[in-house]
This record gives sequence, structure tokens and C-alpha cells, in this order.
Amino acid sequence: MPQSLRTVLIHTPCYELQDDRLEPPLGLLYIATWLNCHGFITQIVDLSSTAAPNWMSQIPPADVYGFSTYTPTYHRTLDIKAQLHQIYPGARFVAGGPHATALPTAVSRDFDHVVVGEGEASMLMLLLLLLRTLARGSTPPPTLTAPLIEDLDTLPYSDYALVDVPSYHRIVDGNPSLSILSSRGCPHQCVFCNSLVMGRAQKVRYRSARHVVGEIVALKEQRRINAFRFQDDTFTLNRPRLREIARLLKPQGITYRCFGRVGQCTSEITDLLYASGCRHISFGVESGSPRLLARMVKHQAVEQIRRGIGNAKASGLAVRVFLLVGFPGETWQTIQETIDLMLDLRPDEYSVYPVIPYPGTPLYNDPTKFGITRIDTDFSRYFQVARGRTTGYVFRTDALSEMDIAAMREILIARLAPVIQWAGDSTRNR
Ligand code: B12
Ligand code: SF4
Repeated sequence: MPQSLRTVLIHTPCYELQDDRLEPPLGLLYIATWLNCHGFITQIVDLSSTAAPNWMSQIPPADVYGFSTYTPTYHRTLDIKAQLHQIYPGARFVAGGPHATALPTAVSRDFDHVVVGEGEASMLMLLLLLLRTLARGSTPPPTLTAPLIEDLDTLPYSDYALVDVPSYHRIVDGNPSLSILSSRGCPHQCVFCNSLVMGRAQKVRYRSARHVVGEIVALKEQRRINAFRFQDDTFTLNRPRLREIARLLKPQGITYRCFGRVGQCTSEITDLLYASGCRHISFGVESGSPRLLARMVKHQAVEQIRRGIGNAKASGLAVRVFLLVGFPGETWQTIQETIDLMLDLRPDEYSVYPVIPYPGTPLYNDPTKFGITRIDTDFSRYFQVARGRTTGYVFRTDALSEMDIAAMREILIARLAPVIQWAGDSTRNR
């Protein structure tokens, strides 16, 4: 009987962030909804903003505990797991998400099972195997992985009754919002990005426009939510589908924000975005230096940055840019190129992250290829941006020390802050 296994999926708090309760954990919502559709009893416990002494009182008894793992909070996930293990020694503990996917061997030393990649099918398989094998005294394999889900329309709409929607703070154009995912994966292979690690780079999969807009309409009607944030790596990737989404969204009168690629943002696309309710777009600009963009394998020309940002602004979209500092090969000259480009283009909001070699990325796997001579192994420092604009400087190269990268970031901020708003200070878009 499937119902005999109770599962609790846990999101670890991240106190270091300016706001750690922006949005419900979408990955866990997908998995829990999927398991419940298959007859299991699954709950989500989102511990974001929950102080450590209150963790255990929030977590009900269960047979299986599943954790989303992120690199900078992995140590805290282990704390939660250790406390639960003391209380429920007979339970099974499962890790999934970005960190477990990147380092399955290391993580399998801490957990009974590790799920690599997308969790819906593997977690269902694990529970079915547990039911079967527990009865026989054996156990399922320590590491599970499943092929990527081909047809995302086969996944049900996330069941938001599993979380406390009003407790989240994400706002879009000044209004309370929910996150939505219309595709999985990215065809690009920027060497610092985690998208590769999740195995999603192999194949981008799209939900149909009708499925996406159907979910938005349902959330609008059931939860009175009129603002959304598309979490897709690149929402602007598939033009025919984007046109169809825009056509269906237009009569809905919602607002939304998304991530785009500058190279895809022709004026036709940015006008379409605005007309369908988009009010804010974020671009991974990274650098104003053609040489560094090439080293990052960003496949993005400075001219495309100019055109993409120009088109988005002309269409009326607020533009946020993400800049990277300290990529191997960065110099004061390349920093100046980034400053000049940004002062010229004047996006509305910006953020500056130091490059972090997250486990599983080419930077982490093959550091010497990029001239990286030392990587800090203290993962709790792997923050791109935390409270008060603090961050982690976790590697050095022959030419750049952690101090150099910190100094470059300070100068970038000092030059841009007077004219462009720091993303974390935006009051309309959090
Ligand atoms: C939204 C988001 C956030 C939000 C909210 C997170 C939340 N509550 O869920 C906020 C803004 C708070 C955030 C913060 C940060 N984030 Co973030 N974020 C994302 C983003 C854009 C979308 C996540 C999402 O919903 N994806 C959609 C779902 C369906 O996919 P998923 O989460 O990967 O889940 C699937 C699998 O991973 C797996 N799975 C996940 N959990 C579990 C658990 C179990 C038990 C199982 C079996 C499987 C499983 O199954 C899921 C369904 O298929 C991703 C990028 C991305 N495209 O995924 C980055 C991403 C997750 N973030 C990342 C980072 C680096 C951060 C920060 C460190 C940034 C910073 N400020 O310094 C912080 C700290 C995060 C932390 N908790 O430690 C990295 C993670 C890298 C890593 N190795 O940890 C990612 C991958 C971005 C990137 N490309 O680098 N983030
Ligand atoms: S940085 Fe953006 S474009 Fe590059 S691989 Fe990651 S998601 Fe794709």
C-alpha cells in the first residue's frame, strides 16, 4: 500500500540572504505534487526564516525525509538531518537538488540515498522500491537517477496547498507574486553555470503555451495572484512558443518578470513581452569585455548586449543586469570596459557577483584549465550575494588574489551605484 509511507520534503533555511523567504521551493512542490498524485502522502516543510531552535517542532514524524541541497547551506542541511536522525532513527534520509547532483559520491556518505538530477521520477521510484524491499530486508540503491522528463505537460500543476502562500515575500512590479517554470534547461554552456550540472543543458524542454497559461489562470482564480516570476533559465528562448504564450496571456491582465538572453531580445520580442504583461527582465550580462565573454563561453557579443538592453528599455521593461567579477583573466582594463558599457546603457538595476566555482561546473572540475590555482573548500562561503551586499571570494588565480577580486567588485559598485539601483534595494521587484 503506497499510503503507508509518509514523506516529508525539507527546504533548508538560508539566514545569510537579505530575505530568505521570497518564494515557495518550486522543486519540492513539483516532487510533492507528483508523489501525492501517485498515492503517497507527502508534506513540505519550508524552514526558511525559521530559527534553528524551532526546526524540530516544524517537522512531523515521517518514514522518509527528503532534502533539497544547495552548496552554501549544505552544512545546515546536515545539522537538520542529524537532529532528525536522533529523533527518528528508523527513517530514511534522501538528498536531492543542485549540491547532491554535483557531488553524489560525497553526499552519499551523509545520506541513505542521493537523487541525481530531476527528482520527480527518481523519488517515486525510490518510494516504490522502499515499499517493496523494506518488506524483504534489502534496500534500494544509494544513488538514483532517471532520464529527463521529456514531456513537461505530463506533470500536474503544483499544488500550492502544500505551502503557506501568503508567508512569501516575492513581489513583481509591486504586487505579491508566485514563481512559475515554463521550461527546463538551457542550450548554452557558460562555464560558471549550474545549469550544466543539473544535466539540463543536454536538452531544453518546453511546456506548451496552453499548459503554462492554464496554470497561471488557475492560480489567478484560486489564489487571486496576478503577478508571476518565470524561473526559466531563459524565458525568451523559443520564439514561436513565446508568441503563443504572449497571445494567451494578453487578455489575462497579469504582470510578470523573467530572465532573458540579450541576443534573443529583438524589438519584436521585447514589445511582445511588454504587451503580454512583462514589466521586468533580467539579463546575465556578466562583463563588458569581449575577451572575457569568450573565455566564459557565454556566446554573447557586446553589440548584442547593447541591442538587447536598448530594445528592452525602449519597450518599457525595467532591466536588471547580473555582472560577474573576477573571472580568470579579469584585469582593471576589463573592469573598466564593464563600467563604461553599463554607464552607457544605464539598465535600471544591477547586481555584481564574484565568480563562484560551484561544484560540478567546468570551473570547479578543471580549475587549472582556467588558471585557478586555489579553490576554497569551505562551501559555507559560496554565496554570490548575501545580506548587506556581502559575498564569498573563494578562489585565486596566478594573477588575481581574493583581495584583488574584492577590490574590483568594490570599484564596480562605487562607479555604478550613483546611477543604477542595486538589485537588492529594488522596492518594486524583490
Ligand atoms: C528561485 C531560485 C532561488 C530563490 C529561491 C529558492 C527556493 N526557495 O527554492 C532564492 C532567490 C532564494 C535563491 C537563492 C540562492 N540561490 Co538560487 N536559484 C533559484 C533558481 C533560479 C530556480 C530554482 C527552481 O525553482 N527551479 C525549478 C525546479 C523545478 O528545479 P530544482 O529546484 O532544481 O528542483 C529539481 C531538482 O533539483 C530536484 N530536487 C530539488 N530538490 C530536491 C529534493 C529531493 C529530496 C529530491 C529527490 C530531488 C530534488 O528535483 C526537482 C524537480 O525536478 C535556480 C536556477 C534553476 N534554473 O534551477 C537557482 C539556483 C538553485 N540557485 C543557486 C544559488 C547559487 C543560490 C544562492 C547561493 C545565490 C546567492 N544569493 O548567493 C542563494 C542561496 C540558496 C540556498 N538556499 O542556499 C544555484 C545553486 C548552485 C548550488 N550548487 O547550490 C542555482 C542552480 C542557480 C545557478 N545556475 O547557479 N535561489
Ligand atoms: S548562465 Fe544563463 S545562458 Fe549561460 S548556461 Fe547558465 S542559464 Fe544558460
